[in-house]
Amino acid sequence: MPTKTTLEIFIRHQRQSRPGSGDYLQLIVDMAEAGKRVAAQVNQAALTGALGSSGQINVHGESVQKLDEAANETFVGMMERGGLLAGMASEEMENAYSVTAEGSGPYLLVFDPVDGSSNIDVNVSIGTIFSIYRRTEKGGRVCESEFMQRGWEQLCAGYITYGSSTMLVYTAGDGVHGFTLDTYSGDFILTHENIRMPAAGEIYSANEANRERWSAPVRDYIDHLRRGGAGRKYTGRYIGSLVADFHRNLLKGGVFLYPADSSAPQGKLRLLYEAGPLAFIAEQAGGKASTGDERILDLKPETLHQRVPLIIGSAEDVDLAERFQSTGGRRAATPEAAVI
Ligand code: P6P
Repeated sequence: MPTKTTLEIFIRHQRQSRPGSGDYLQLIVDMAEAGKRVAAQVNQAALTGALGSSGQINVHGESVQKLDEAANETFVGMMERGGLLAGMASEEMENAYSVTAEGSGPYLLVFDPVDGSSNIDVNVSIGTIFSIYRRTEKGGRVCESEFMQRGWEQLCAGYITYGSSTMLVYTAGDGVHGFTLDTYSGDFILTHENIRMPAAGEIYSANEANRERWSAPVRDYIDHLRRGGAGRKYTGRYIGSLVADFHRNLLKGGVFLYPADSSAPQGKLRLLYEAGPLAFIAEQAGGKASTGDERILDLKPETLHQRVPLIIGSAEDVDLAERFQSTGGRRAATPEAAVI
């Protein structure tokens, strides 16, 4: 039986093989430790009365689940003590949080503590999404403008999925690597080294109840996939948890769409702590992430909680979606029509 590689050992090797790589990789290990605690909170939620709504409404007007709050407190409390972070931004916090405990460091953490929280009560996979940036100021309290960085400025990004197993997947710009939590040893064990997303998928993932509110190019694109126009038979899969839908497509290939629609002109998902980190991971695995018009990683946020339309997954599927967007729909069905 080969010796199992833990996340700590893998990260240590990564740091040794990449002289000069910052100590920000330690933040992946720290997020994993906090993620173990959140995994326990998720798994025990029904037993500890942590299911359901907290009765609070967040800055986005959404009902806050008890687990959203608990997980946010866990990540903030555990991450601020490491001495590497100057500040944090979270879906659950209206404003940027300046780290004061234990002194602050040169990095910024952005995260969604529990994405997919509407699925918590029905035992469907949910996840944490996170990303690390270098702060732009030399010291002092963190200000919100320091978080307004483009996705390609991320130092590392990852997610933790709380599903049939608890997995941590991350990239630091040197490939995408997945680790599975061994609940007996408490270690995250390397199980998916250098994940590559298939260039073309056979799965599309979108909430088709929104179809009538989509633009014509989006409707035409989905119809094209359904009719086999891409040369492959597609099936629909939609879990309603971004991390779970993304993770499946990362491993099997496919495309996830949460486009703009007539009731949500900027889409639903957040640029800074949802689309951006997953876009970094997708591109590092050979996939793509787009608004339909622009590369997600090129976008500069203007506010912490800015929403963005998202089409993310296998490169050929995203490319085709962009062709439909740029040619206004049907005319993109045949490749020659899309040659611009
Ligand atoms: P809808 C969960 O609430 C979430 O933020 C993502 O995890 C998920 O992809 C999306 O919203 C689902 O939204 O409108 O289809 O329920």
